[in-house]
Amino acid sequence: MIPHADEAITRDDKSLILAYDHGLEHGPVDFEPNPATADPDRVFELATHDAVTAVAVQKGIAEGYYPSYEDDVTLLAKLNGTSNLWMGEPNSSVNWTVENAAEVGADAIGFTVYGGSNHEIEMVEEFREAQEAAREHDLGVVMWSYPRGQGLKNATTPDTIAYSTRLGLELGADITKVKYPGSPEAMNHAVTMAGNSKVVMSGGSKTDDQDFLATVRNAMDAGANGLAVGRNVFQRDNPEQILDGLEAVIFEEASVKDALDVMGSEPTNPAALE
Ligand code: FBP
Repeated sequence: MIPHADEAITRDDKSLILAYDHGLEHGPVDFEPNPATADPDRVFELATHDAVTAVAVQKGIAEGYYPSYEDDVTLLAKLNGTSNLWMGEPNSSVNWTVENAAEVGADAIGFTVYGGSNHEIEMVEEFREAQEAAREHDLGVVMWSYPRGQGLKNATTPDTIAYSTRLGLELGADITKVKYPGSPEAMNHAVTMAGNSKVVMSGGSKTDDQDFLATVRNAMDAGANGLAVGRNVFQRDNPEQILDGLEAVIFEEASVKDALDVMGSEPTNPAALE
């Protein structure tokens, strides 16, 4: 990592990256809980919320929609990605060059590496090319570090997540995005293994407000630098409301209780707030 290379996609060294590559990665099924979010305009509007430090999209969405939002939204170009129709060993095609992403107006690139896959070697070599090109264009580098494939059955064990953040540091990411490893202690270990690079937590499938905010609070207390989140925001009926709560937790160090108050959301488990 290079100090400050990720400045454009952070605020006070923290990030809330709104991930919106799900139409490619999972397919239209991810838009069913909130059908309006199939329209990229709806998600770019969400990305104008103060809490959001960047929106992560694939090339076609950026080309088609980013020009209308470039004054209000910071673009993170997700360079590779695979559809859910692919049934082989985890791999990801490179869909976008860094040069083109920079022309479209990106401030950072995002790149998935599936450590442990049969395709790890080629993915890491592709990451190297993208990372070095990003440096030439002064773009921040975010690695989606998701070990999976072959014999790797449970990719969210504490050891695997610590290995994921270490891959990000060793291979030159400024920020590494990982799944939550299940406890603050395990998250703290993963953050330690990232050295002076940053770690953000992946949002995961939709959970209730209190559960989600509590996991984010735990991750932040364990030293994480924020969140890269998709479904837990855009699948809600009121995505702006959860962005208000996340802003409080990530940037204002609010407790879960205070964040729920900001949102006007009732706790589902009041005892856990005491
Ligand atoms: P979520 O917050 O919805 O989990 O999104 C994060 C993300 O990394 C997306 O960028 C990506 O589309 C998706 O998760 C991939 O999830 P998976 O490969 O685990 O199904």
